[in-house]
Amino acid sequence: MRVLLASPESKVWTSRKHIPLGLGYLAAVLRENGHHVGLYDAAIEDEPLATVVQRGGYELLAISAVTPLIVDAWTMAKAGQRLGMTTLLGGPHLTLMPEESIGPEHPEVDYVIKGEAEESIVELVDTLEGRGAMEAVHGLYWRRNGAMVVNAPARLTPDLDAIPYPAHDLYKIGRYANLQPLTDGLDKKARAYTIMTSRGCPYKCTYCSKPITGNTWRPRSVENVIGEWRWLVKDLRATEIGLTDDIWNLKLDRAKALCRAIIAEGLNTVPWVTVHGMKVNHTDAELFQLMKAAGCKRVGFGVESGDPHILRDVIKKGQTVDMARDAFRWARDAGLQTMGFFIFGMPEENAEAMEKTIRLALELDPDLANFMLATPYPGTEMYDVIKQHGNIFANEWQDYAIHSDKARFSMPGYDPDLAVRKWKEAYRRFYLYRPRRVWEKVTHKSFWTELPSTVDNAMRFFLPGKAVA
Ligand code: B12
Ligand code: SF4
Repeated sequence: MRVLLASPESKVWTSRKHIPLGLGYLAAVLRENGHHVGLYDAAIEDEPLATVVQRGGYELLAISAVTPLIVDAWTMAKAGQRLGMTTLLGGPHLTLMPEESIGPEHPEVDYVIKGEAEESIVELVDTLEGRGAMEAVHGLYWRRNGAMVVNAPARLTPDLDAIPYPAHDLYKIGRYANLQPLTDGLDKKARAYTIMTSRGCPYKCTYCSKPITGNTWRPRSVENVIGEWRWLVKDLRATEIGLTDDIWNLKLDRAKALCRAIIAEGLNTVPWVTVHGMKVNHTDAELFQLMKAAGCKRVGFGVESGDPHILRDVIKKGQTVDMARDAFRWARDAGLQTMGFFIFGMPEENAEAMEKTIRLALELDPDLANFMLATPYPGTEMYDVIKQHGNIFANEWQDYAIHSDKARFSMPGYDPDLAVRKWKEAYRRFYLYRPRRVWEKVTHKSFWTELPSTVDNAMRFFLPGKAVA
């Protein structure tokens, strides 16, 4: 079958330019099973969907969506159906809320697959070609005579080494941005790939969409990861690699073994970064030294809060402020750049707790500080608690975008406006009120090359009264 795997273009943010890794995995298994696949990432394409579909003769449109993109995914499915295609939706939002998209309001969606889909998508495509019964496709939500049918769930793939590498060769890699342009400036010639060395995470942070990968942690073997890394460096000429694991350093010995293997194989010539934050409490000084020797350039850490009560009892992060201090010190001593991720406005947070977070950010002083407003995504413990005791302001799924203040909430004893004020104050105190930071910024080439977006961000964060769009 001719399958077009697609990601919709976001109308709610402009900065995302990473390869859609999940679609690369699905492309690889479909290709391995003899199907013809194309990739259409609307964020980087210069041709309309219809042109690509007609030229490629695609029959199935398989669309991926995170929560803020689901409305764009429905729009894309409508376009696919108008072109006579069968439509399938999957990805994080569909894993959390599969019924919504197969309900009567969405006739443009023919099928939904919940969960990791390497096995299910092949089962579905084979069935659409007349081999197999629809009832036997794992994780499938579909309609029979207008009524929803829910099949037996798909399993979380236990042996990740058995899955082929993502079809990295299909990405139009020259069109994606480097991984964190905020610290490097936008590199138009970047060939930035991402790689996932493990899936899942055993922690239970209350703001994290846990049902997507469950509480399991499934590592790939070091040899398997190195094979993909070699492909990226030697054959695909990557200029940058980003680790996207939820928690690649859960097992310290494995993380160190991976670094040693990168060094031994001579693959440390291409810089790499941890896109998703590392967990501070599974680190030591030696890990960072090995990472540096293995070519790592920058590490990100989910610090989240400077308040011990919020960390321990509200977001259940399983780490302390002192652990964050240690990790930053070790990383910096090893010569790595650092990024810190901080969240404002979790339930129970008051001015004092948020002030502690701002002070911790100033103390840790990462090269890049990313302050986020707590967002109650469906499938999180936070969402359930707020639904039970409070009220979420968001009207539509697009409101759940990063740096939007639309997905705020109210709860007894909680002030949503205070959270927004402290969040913006954090940006001002970190980036604007310290002469060294301002000097660093204006002397960096990207400040001038990206002046329009810099001005836009300044309007959003540095003018106290300005609404954040
Ligand atoms: C790295 C990462 C990022 C990076 C890079 C994203 C990228 N596009 O590469 C950055 C920092 C930019 C980022 C941004 C955001 N992220 Co993010 N991110 C991740 C992370 C840690 C890994 C993503 C990844 O590489 N997955 C690897 C592949 C193999 O998994 P996958 O994409 O889910 O694909 C599998 C299945 O979902 C399914 N599938 C996927 N697509 C399709 C399509 C079809 C048709 C079918 C049948 C199946 C299917 O099959 C795939 C193979 O098994 C995940 C957590 C996680 N464990 O997945 C969070 C995660 C996806 N992110 C999340 C969020 C909220 C966001 C943001 C919306 C944040 C924001 N507020 O703006 C943005 C959205 C950006 C975007 N358009 O994707 C949430 C999504 C929750 C939700 N309700 O949708 C997650 C799950 C984190 C969490 N645990 O809460 N993210
Ligand atoms: S450590 Fe990260 S991936 Fe794991 S539960 Fe917490 S936020 Fe989610």
